[in-house]
Amino acid sequence: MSDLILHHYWPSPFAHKIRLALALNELEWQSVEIPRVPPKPLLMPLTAGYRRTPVLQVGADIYCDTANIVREIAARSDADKLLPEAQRGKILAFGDWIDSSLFNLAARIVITSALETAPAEFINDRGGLYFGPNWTPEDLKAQMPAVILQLSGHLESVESALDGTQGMFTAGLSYADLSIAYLAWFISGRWELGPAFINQYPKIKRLLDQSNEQLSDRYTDLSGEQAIEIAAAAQSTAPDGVASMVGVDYRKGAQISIRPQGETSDPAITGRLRYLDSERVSIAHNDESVGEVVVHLPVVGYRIQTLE
Ligand SMILES: N[C@@H](CCC(=O)N[C@@H](CS)C(=O)NCC(=O)O)C(=O)O
Repeated sequence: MSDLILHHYWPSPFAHKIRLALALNELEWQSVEIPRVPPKPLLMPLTAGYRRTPVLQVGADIYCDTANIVREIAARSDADKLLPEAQRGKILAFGDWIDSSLFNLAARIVITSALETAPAEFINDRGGLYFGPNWTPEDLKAQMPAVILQLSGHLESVESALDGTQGMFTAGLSYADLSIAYLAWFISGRWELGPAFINQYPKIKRLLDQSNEQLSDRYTDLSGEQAIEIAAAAQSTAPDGVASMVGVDYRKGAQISIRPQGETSDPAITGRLRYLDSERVSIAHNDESVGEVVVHLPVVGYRIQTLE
């Protein structure tokens, strides 16, 4: 049985990116379905309060954020496919650009188009998460054409950089292509004009179709309770230590807080610093139902502060 446990829900676009990455590397995994909005009582003991989707669990190691998860998947399997060494920096920077700039525009479009149909609880939750505390439905509606124009401009650049036969930076699909594919999947699946919008970009559409063809059902279902039992019985196998970095004097064991950068309603994650380098921050977190787990986040995109 695979020790990769993905906590996710099926409509989540970021989770879709990771499901594509698992499929590309032909990995088996276990699937724990989590709620789309808080409370998430079987996830919080594992994540120290990180509430976003997806989360990858390997025993007592908990990997949050898709940039971090994909690096872990690559490290545990075939890095040549997802993050080939020669293109690694380029691919990660490209993925970061899609997640930050393009996803936010796509989320604005999808949420604006769902204002009247989706449950109010969902809209209010995602509004605070993606647009900060001062967002209003009226603003979203008024900005819709401007947002569509911006996203079109970005997708035009992506389309013109693709050659129509290969991936963005590699002969086969890499993490960069899965980043394009999950975004296109989200837009075409969740906005009534999405399929027509994506059809304007045939090379992007091709990547979407090609990545979906690789999806497989190499997973088995697992309950949230079973995932907690697995964490409780395991110990972290991840490294510890704090790399020395110019201008940063955080010490191992210090109490720290981590929050996504920007205006968002995400709660802070707190714990003792266990590992830090320029890519990853890891904290030790204790909870009575799981004992000690280690929660890993990326450095880029997060505000990491000491509380002492
Ligand atoms: N930077 C994060 C973003 C993840 C994210 O925003 N995921 C959405 C779902 S696609 C989310 O967490 N929504 C709120 C929730 O699931 O509670 C990542 O790359 O994993």
